[in-house]
Amino acid sequence: MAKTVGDFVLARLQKWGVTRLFGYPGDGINGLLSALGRLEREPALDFVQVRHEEEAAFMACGHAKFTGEVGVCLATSGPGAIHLLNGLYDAKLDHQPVVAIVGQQARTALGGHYQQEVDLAALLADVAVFVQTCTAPQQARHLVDRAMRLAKARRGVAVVIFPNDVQEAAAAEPEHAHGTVHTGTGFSRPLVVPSEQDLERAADILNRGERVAMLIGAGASEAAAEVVAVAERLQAGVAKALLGKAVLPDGLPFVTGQIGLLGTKASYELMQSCDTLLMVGSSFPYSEYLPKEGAARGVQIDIDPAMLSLRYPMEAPLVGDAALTLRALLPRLKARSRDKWRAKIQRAAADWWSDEEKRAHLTADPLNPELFFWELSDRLPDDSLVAVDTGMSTTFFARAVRVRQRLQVAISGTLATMGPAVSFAAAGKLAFPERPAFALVGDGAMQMLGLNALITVSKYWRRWSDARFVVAVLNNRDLNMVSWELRGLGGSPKLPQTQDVPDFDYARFAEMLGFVGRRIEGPDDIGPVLDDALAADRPVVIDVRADPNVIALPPHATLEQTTKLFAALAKGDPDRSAVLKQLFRQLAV
Ligand SMILES: Cc1ncc(C[n+]2csc(CCOP(=O)(O)OP(=O)(O)O)c2C)c(N)n1
Ligand SMILES: [Mg+2]
Repeated sequence: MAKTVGDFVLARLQKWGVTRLFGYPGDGINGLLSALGRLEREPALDFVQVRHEEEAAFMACGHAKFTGEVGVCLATSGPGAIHLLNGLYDAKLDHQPVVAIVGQQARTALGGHYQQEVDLAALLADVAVFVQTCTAPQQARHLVDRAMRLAKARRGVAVVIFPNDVQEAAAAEPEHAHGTVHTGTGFSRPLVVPSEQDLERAADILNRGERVAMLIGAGASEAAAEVVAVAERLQAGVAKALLGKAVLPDGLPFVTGQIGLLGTKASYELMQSCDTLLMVGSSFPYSEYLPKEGAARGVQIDIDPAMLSLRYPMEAPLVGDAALTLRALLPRLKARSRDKWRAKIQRAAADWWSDEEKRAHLTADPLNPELFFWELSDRLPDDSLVAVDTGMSTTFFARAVRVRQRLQVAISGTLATMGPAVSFAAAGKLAFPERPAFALVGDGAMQMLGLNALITVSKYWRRWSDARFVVAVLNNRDLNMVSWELRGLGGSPKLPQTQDVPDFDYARFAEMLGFVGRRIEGPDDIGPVLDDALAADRPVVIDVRADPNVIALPPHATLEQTTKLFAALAKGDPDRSAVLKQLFRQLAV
């Protein structure tokens, strides 16, 4: 029997299979930290100490994104819990199972405007599928059990708040009496398949379609073979949402690559010319990139009923596991022979890649960032873990990196927050120390949180059996994605006082931490620096000196966007002439 509630909570988490906690100390969780010190050596419960609680939440979320298991983070009351919030929202919005254990002031002080007293249940109510405060030792068991089970079952964030006096109180089992709760551990995911009737209805729509477009997202991750089989049977083209990028290799001729603002022209054309849309495990938000309402009949498969018929009115919205549902659909689908439309889609996809290669090789000053991503693509080992931050790295990754099978990617897809990439990559590496990990990060995001997360890496990297951990900083001295949004969407010139990012010596900072620091200052440096980074015996930070004036045009730039861009430049944009030079180079491709 555990001695204190703190001892009990840790043992219960272990019973659920938790092996790692990402966290930061504070007296609000002293009772849990002292319990950590009393734990038996085996089975191990590893405490990963971060520099900022936001990192802990990102690491818990990154752990979930890379492993599919619950990520657990631990923070103190008040400020610690507040710092967790952004990382927890990333988990919520991308449907990842994360449990947060947070401290609170003693029960005797609550409601007394006490130091560090924050109404944590109210603070965390919107982010969490479950949030409860443990006010008596007998609650600890069911609160931990429910948090773990609901995080898994509802694929979201669950929070348990422990006042510090409760953590140190003697552990107690609930009595066999009225008013007590008696829970157990364990959860297995059910296999969900739609009814026969729904499958028939969906198959009928798909069989009647003459030009079927598929859109796949993160929900199709375990269904690559089934997506390919259905696409072949229906002679469909397949576009990928950002979170579905790693689901299918870009080498397949009928895969049109990314969809959306960051996407390819081939995906745009696929969606605009189809007569039937089959969406699998995606909540891709931008409806202007989907078929116009009424232009296509819709079938959707999603494990979460709340995500059905949300972006496009679907005639057959099916609740189901992607792989099982596609497998159940397959025998109902009629095989077709190759047709002209599919050939056109394949040609558009091939043209996209050949144009992309040309765009990546356009001259820029000192380096076209797209070339870095293009060349990285050839060098990424097959089993890499790749974390991408929010900024132009996301755009260039989405467009220029051709994924192969087995690569795993973690991105803040729906929240699109800056800051998580180094933490995601580090969490991936802690879970899979034998696999190479990459973080692709803007200079703004690196300065926001990435530099701190590198210090965290410096504390742990020596444990990794394979040292390959490569952080590439897209150093354009600009909050570039927003500078383009200001110009293209707002018609405003780039404002140096809001957009310029101070220069910083990322390579020297890496060396201070005992890592390798390298710089890419022109196209010829890319290959040798990446080869060295992959052969290094320690983490490597690469400062990629990128031209901020390389524009990434949306797959179909509207007249309104183009007009706004020119208006912004005409209003005295400081980089006007360099932007125009790059724009004309791009238009010539
Ligand atoms: C936490 C947060 N703050 C602000 C934004 C808005 N935002 C999106 S991209 C971006 C620019 C990122 O700059 P940087 O990391 O340097 O990448 P770049 O676009 O320059 O490659 C900003 C400010 C955001 N998404 N998240
Ligand atoms: Mg930048």
